[in-house]
Amino acid sequence: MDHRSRPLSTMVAIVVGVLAVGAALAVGDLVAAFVDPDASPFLAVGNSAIDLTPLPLKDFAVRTFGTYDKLALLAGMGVFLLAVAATAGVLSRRTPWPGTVLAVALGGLGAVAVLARPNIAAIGVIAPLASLITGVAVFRWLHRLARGTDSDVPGRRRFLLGSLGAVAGIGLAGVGGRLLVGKVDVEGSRAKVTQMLAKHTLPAIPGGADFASDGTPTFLTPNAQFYRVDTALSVPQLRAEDWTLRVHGLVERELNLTFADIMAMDLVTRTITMTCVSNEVGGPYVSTANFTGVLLRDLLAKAGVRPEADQVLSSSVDGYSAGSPVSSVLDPRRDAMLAIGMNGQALPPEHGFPARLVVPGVYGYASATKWLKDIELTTFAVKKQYWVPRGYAERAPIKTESRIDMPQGLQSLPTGKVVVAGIAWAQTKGIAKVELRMDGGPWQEADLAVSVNNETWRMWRKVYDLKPGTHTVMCRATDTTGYTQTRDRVGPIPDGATGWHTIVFTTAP
Ligand SMILES: Nc1nc2c(c(=O)[nH]1)N[C@H]1C(S)=C(S)[C@@H](COP(=O)(O)O)O[C@H]1N2
Ligand SMILES: [Mo]
Repeated sequence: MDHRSRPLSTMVAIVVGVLAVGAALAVGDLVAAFVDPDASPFLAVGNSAIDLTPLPLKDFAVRTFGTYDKLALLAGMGVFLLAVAATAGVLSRRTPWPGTVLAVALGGLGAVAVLARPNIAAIGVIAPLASLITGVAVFRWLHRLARGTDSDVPGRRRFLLGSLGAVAGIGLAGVGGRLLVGKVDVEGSRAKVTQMLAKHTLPAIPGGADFASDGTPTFLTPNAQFYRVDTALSVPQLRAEDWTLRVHGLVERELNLTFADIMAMDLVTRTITMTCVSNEVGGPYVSTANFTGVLLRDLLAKAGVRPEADQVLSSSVDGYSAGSPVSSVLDPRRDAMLAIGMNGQALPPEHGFPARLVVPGVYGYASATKWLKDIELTTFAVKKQYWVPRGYAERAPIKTESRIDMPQGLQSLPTGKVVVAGIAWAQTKGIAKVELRMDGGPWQEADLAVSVNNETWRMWRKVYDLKPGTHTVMCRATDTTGYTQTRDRVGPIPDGATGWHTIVFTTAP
């Protein structure tokens, strides 16, 4: 009997499939490192998956995995690829053709994803093509070696050596790709910007602006704790030295600015609370920082905004875009900014280094573009920002909301004195009053912390004397226009959640 007709063992078949896919991914990343790191077929497929994810699923991912939503996606893709690779191997126990077809299909998917990414030049397609060729070649080569394994010891040794060679190749290509991508000296560039910002003094936050010792957040959120929400699978690696900003569209004069041009303008610092529309009632995506940069109205005055424009559409290097009303951006009472500093430091890479926008009173998705590269003056009728075709509202003023931070849900506390504490926000309007209702009793006013400005959150607390048992407390805020937040429960889509945050906790003797 011809030994060549005997099928591969399942184990060997799986090894062949997995090594071929591993080699394809590693070479794809390596080649991408030379042309454009985002042309990595794995990342491009992941980024396309993010862009194509239906809104409810994306919301579920943000809620369930929080900042780790991307890690969860990458891990899921990894498991899926492993399964496909193993299946390709097993289907190819007799002939290499099923695996070859699957390898071509996977490579093709990578190529389509790279070509479809808005921010990758067409040349980027050589990364998935190299990946495809590697996948097919390694698969067929290992398959051929594997066919010899059941015949004799030298055959088995050849397969073993071939597999080890593939593992070594994957390791080298993988590490090489990482090293090349890491070559952009983002930290060096940030250090220089931080140094330039050092002579700029930050506004002092008055004492008594938070109730942190009672369980609220600190008034300013340290950069490392600032919430993060974006669609970027890999944080764009940019240097301030290479950064440029184009301002165009419905303007009198198009501008092309460098980072030095921004530094030469009047730098200001504003204390601003940012809020994400994805928050459920009581959600975590709200933080406050001292942002340093230039006022957008100063910047746009240089370009001259034409009266027909009603939307400031900003886009980032990774293809994201956000659109805010011109009226909010130019509003002299709210200081919309192009920010380059955050709490006295250059922006952290994950918060948009070298430059981002911050528009007080507008949810982040519709205003706060990170890794900014382009500002276009246009109209809402003509251009749609990233999240609009995906189901979010075109205009997104932040809603008046409040959150209980202490006690935490289902916490059990000693009976007696209980402090209920939390935050409220109504950016650009400011908080006038926060009320609490304990165990269905009357609404009672909480003590407000010292106000910093109307662009930031306001902390509150109230002390209760409680008997042992189960308690339910809810809160509602009233802003300075006299509006009290509605009890109607709606979710984040399309323009922000509403409802009264309610906590159940127990006090024990
Ligand atoms: N480039 C880019 N900018 C972006 C986003 C994004 O996905 N990509 N997300 C926006 C959203 S939804 C919010 S809430 C804020 C969050 O900013 P932060 O991560 O610095 O808190 O950034 C905005 N800017
Ligand atoms: Mo957001």
